[in-house]
Amino acid sequence: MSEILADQNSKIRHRTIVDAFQSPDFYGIDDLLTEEHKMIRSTIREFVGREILPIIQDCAEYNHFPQEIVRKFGQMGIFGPTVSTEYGGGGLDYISYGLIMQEIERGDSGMRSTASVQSSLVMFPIYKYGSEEQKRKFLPKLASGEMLGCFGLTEPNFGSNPSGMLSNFKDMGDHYLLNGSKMWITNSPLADVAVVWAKSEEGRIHGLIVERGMEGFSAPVIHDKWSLRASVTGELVFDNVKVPKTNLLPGRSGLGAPMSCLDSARYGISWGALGAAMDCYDTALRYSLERIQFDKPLAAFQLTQKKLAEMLTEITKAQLVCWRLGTLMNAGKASSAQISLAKRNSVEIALDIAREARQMLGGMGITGEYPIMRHMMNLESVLTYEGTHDIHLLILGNHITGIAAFK
Ligand code: TGC
Ligand code: FAD
Repeated sequence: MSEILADQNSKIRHRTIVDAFQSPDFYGIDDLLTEEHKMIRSTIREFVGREILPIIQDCAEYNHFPQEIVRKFGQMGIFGPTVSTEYGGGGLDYISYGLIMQEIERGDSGMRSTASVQSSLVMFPIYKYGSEEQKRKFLPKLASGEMLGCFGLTEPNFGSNPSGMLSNFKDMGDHYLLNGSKMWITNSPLADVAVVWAKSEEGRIHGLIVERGMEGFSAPVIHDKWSLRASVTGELVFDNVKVPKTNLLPGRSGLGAPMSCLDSARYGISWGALGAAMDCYDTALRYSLERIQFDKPLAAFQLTQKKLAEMLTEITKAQLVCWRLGTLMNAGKASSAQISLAKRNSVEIALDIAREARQMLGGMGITGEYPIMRHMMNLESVLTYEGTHDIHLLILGNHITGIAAFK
């Protein structure tokens, strides 16, 4: 893996970018934000313009994860923003977390994936369900980017239905013996630690912290992705891995434990996808004001204005949903169904806006000179991971009717 990374690294150019991005704020959502929120947003926006935009096109083209971004995220306080400062986290609220995700995904969904997984799927379970010893050992290093983590729930034969998982561990007296495999795991080939969900001999789901270098543990790369190409995805394979008993998360068991982590990550995605949507809208708006056809800017034609007006309408509605959901998260009152609605809506509108924006740029829309095609391809993964678009619809259906239609 390190040889492949070195080879790809040599191809990545640092382009000069003029970052003229302006986020739409048609309903004055800024009035609902604190000065601290706005400061966090502008700091991360500037960081994305400086550290992500100049390299992201080449990273996507060469299917390269810029591993150095992990330390940079750590230095910027991007990992574990809602985790207490006592363990190296940011001690911030959920609106701050959402704004951070929005700004990073404005740059690239794959970069936001790394931030989401580390914060919501690795640090969150250790923070919420870990022992004091686990928190002190792992959280500060994960927060600083000294360690990279991944989250193993999905299996080759159990994606939407994780409760059927086959990964299992046996109590061997002084340690656990872990067997099984996980599929589609963001960052797994490079991760130092994996939060892995597996069944005990009683069939109860528990979280285990598996560390790089444990005998029998490997994490092969999944190749040939046409989406999230700047993010690395792999498997997790456990062949009689001896896991110390101190690495079991003691605080919670059952499917509800990983699902509560997903609630936090799905919330972040609802803001993140908005960032991608805003970037597509902003790019299409600029292009249509500059590009002349039939002696007029494209923006002068009614059909272009209809597209832009509809994009702004959907972005504004989604911003209000995300902001309100953030206040519910802060109050500890957000339900899983409310989070599903926001994740599903934001990703759907982002993908629709990306497709429409791509058309508005004509032939230029398919090139890497503009970010739209990359966002569009990335969003196909975002539509599928953290619960597919249809699973979120069924979660809402279950909430509305009381009848679970996914079984
Ligand atoms: P069901 O019978 O409904 O529930 C079983 C237990 O789980 C609890 N639960 C939740 N708890 C907290 N938050 C949630 N969102 C929860 N959803 C369910 C539930 O209360 C119950 O608890 P208990 O104590 O009564 O046992 O479960 P089910 O087996 O019928 O499945 C329900 C379903 C389909 C909604 C769920 O399994 C699901 O959401 N499936 C989608 C799977 C998924 O989202 N996988 C994501 C993998 S991680 C990932 O994609 C990371 S990508 C990261 C990146 O790169 O950004
Ligand atoms: P399936 O569950 O096989 O679904 C296939 C299709 O069938 C979907 O359209 C689905 O909506 C539909 N379907 C399934 N069940 C029903 C039903 N009951 N009714 C109607 N339709 C249904 N997982 C992790 O654990 N950790 C990670 O870090 C992670 N990162 C990922 C990164 C990427 C790039 C991708 C693509 C995936 C990642 N995943 C990760 C896995 C992701 O969560 C799963 O892909 C997702 O949950 C869907 O599972 P599946 O791919 O097995 O599809």
